[in-house]
Amino acid sequence: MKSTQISTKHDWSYNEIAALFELPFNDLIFQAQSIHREVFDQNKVQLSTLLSIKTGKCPEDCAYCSQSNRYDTGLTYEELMEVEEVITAAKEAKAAGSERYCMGAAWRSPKGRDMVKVTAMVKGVKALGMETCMTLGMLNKDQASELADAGLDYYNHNLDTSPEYYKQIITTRKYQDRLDTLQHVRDAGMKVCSGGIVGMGETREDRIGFLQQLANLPVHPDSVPINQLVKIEGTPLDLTLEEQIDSFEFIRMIAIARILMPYSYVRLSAGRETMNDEMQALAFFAGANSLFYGDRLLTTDNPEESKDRQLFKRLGINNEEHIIDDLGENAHDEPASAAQVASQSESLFYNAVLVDERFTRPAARATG
Ligand code: SAM
Ligand code: DTB
Ligand code: SF4
Repeated sequence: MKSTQISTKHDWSYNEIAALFELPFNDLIFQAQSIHREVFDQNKVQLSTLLSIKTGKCPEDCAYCSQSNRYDTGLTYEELMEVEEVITAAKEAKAAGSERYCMGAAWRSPKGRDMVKVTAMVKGVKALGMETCMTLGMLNKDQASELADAGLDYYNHNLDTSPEYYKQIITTRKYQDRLDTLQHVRDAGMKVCSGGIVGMGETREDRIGFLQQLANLPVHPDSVPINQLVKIEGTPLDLTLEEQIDSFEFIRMIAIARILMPYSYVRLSAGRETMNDEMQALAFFAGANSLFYGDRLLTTDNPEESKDRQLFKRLGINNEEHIIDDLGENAHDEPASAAQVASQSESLFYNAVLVDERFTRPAARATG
């Protein structure tokens, strides 16, 4: 992040946000990109990899979710993973270039015995030198402190949509419960990751209300995942929704999130499988600077890592940390895994400086 004077505020009115939605598309994107490059390096993305550590049989009724036990989605139940399995999977993600490991569990909230295991996971993954994130459902004050003490960097808990539309999507927990969990996470000193889903049949008014909630939190979330609904067969939303959200409306969401929360990482999250490269490039141009990297989200597919690296290369985008250096160190420290060998054998990320020199400064290079 650059040191800059862009101001932030936490009292965005509905009308101010509605006015942003009404801007001509080019004016909106220009405004978002201008803010984006003031605050961030516009050619860098932050990469997080997801792992579902406990899958399915969730008692909640989120109308979009493959993991709710209320719907027949054909998902195979998997109990909480062993700590060592999680660490092995995190190592592979790191070897492929990921910076943050996000572990998700299909719980309403974690139980006491779960906390012992998940805190051990946090410690194990951190010991690899990765940032850690978890999404385990609602947390009380003590659970948030326990995770913070274990060293958890980020906690993901989404507001999902506007307070008004929320009741159509989830009945088993309240909007206020979500706000309370975010408060506990902040109070415990962890970074907040909170966003939501678009394309669930919500109106423009709901999208405005949703962004207003996020932007008027006491502190803007460090990460704001904007998910496009992944339609899951057997869920209520699969049965009732006919139309996908308009692509430009989705890009507007990204741009407005960038404008409202200039210092937050805006994550282009679920739904990339159905987006072409041009749409993703537009999302980066509108201010998205983070994504889920790895061929699996929680229970659904995500673009393959090699496909993403190709896209980054075509766009001149690099990742935030010194992944290539880290790979070099790992190669000396321990025997390389199959994934490491595969990923080291190709150039992980495009090096814009090298290419610039090759094409623009041949004379200078020749004289050394
Ligand atoms: N069970 C925990 C909870 O809900 O708090 C954590 C996991 S839950 C799967 C995390 C988030 O993933 C949800 O809040 C939702 O925003 C997103 N998500 C889940 N299913 C999705 C889908 N089919 N399409 C898009 N986003 C989805
Ligand atoms: C978030 O906002 N999106 C991620 C993460 N937080 C946990 C989850 C997306 C899930 C997509 C559907 C699935 O794979 O089950
Ligand atoms: Fe359970 Fe989370 Fe899915 Fe809701 S989103 S059903 S809480 S796993």
